[in-house]
Amino acid sequence: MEWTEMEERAERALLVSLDTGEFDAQASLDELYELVKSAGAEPVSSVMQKRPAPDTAFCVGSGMIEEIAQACRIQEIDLLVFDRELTPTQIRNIEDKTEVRVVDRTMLILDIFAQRARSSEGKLQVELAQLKYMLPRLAGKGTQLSRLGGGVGTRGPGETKLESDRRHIRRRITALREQLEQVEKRREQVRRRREKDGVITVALVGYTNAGKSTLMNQLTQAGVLAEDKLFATLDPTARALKLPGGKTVMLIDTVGLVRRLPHHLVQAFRSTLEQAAEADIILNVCDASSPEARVHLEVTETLLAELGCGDRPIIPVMNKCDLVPALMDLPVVGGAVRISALHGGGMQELLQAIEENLPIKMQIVDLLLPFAQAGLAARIRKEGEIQKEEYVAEGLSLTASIPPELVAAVEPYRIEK
Ligand SMILES: Nc1nc2c(ncn2[C@@H]2O[C@H](COP(=O)(O)OP(=O)(O)OP(=O)(O)O)[C@@H](O)[C@H]2O)c(=O)[nH]1
Ligand SMILES: [Mg+2]
Repeated sequence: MEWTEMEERAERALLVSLDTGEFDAQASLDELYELVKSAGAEPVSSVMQKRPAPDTAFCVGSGMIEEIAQACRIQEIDLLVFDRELTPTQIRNIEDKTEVRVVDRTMLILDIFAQRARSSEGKLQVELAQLKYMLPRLAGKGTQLSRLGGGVGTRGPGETKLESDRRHIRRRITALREQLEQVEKRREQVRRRREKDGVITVALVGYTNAGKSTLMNQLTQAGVLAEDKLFATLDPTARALKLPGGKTVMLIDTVGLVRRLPHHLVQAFRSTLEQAAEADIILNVCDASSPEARVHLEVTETLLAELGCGDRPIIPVMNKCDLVPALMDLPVVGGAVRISALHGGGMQELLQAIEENLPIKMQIVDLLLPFAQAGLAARIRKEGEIQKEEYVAEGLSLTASIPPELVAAVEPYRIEK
């Protein structure tokens, strides 16, 4: 007899969806399938039940749960993934009935976030969101905590990561909040400095997997990680981008959106979304090869409007056009730009669209203009805005906000105040 050691196999997952008619259950289940793969597990099969409302004990009906339990044994399932949030009671009941670990949609997304967070801020935010989600779900059952470190996929259980002590968790939550506040303060300082220097920011937003990071790479050779897994980016990454006209803007990559993003997560990632919301120009990137491209563009736009971006230019960017050649023959709608971030198609058009939407960023300067420079003073009056002026022996002393075109001209006359 010969024994061969096998490689660790991925967890086999059974996906469970409940169609109550509140949302497109099939589209959501399709996305759940991608999410499960992203988490490193293997989606083996899925089941959908139509019901007016979730069952309080098992989410699905009691007959259905028996069928699921049986399927788990036959298909050697290690993990049940429900496409909605479950109550602590439901999780316990389902686990007791099926003897298989149960994860809900939010836990799955949090787990992917935890695997992918790179910056210290991202890591802090994910841990905070996980703890906040788990705390009410402990329900006196200390063993449930082991999920936290364990996660989905092939990684081993992480029972040691946390003690099953709620007080400990609460203390940790407080500490995380404080650390995050510090990080946010630093970010705010950077933002203010950029604002003062008149830096123009361009944010890439859109659904996960739309190709934002690939576009960022294509435009800046930034070396931002891009891969065919959902949520490749969890931290906003900023890089300088020089436009053909000579101006330099700050390009910001952001976390991808996901359908029915649980509100705990929107909250957790507020600061990254805020960064996008503050940008001067927003590129709303979508995967044009997806049948849902248009819906994605609209959902993103609505979300941006909710975040108060209504007054900023939002450029719709149809990416992956190499996959849909027919699209190139259609007329463009709503100022959309068609590109292939992967192959570099449409980059000139995109850069041009950015240039056309550049805001006029005023910069505040203190000047001492010699009397001979009366012409320049007149230009400042016309194109900029004078905040304070005073005639002194050497000429005209003034504080003014000026448009970028005037920056070079006034440079010799700048003074420190
Ligand atoms: N065919 C094709 N594939 C592309 C194109 N742009 C991106 N992709 C692929 O799409 C996948 C996702 O790209 P990413 O750039 O990581 O997507 P993202 O929007 O940054 O995703 P998140 O960071 O998860 O929000 C990768 O496999 C890319 O190679 C394109 O123009 N054409
Ligand atoms: Mg990305």
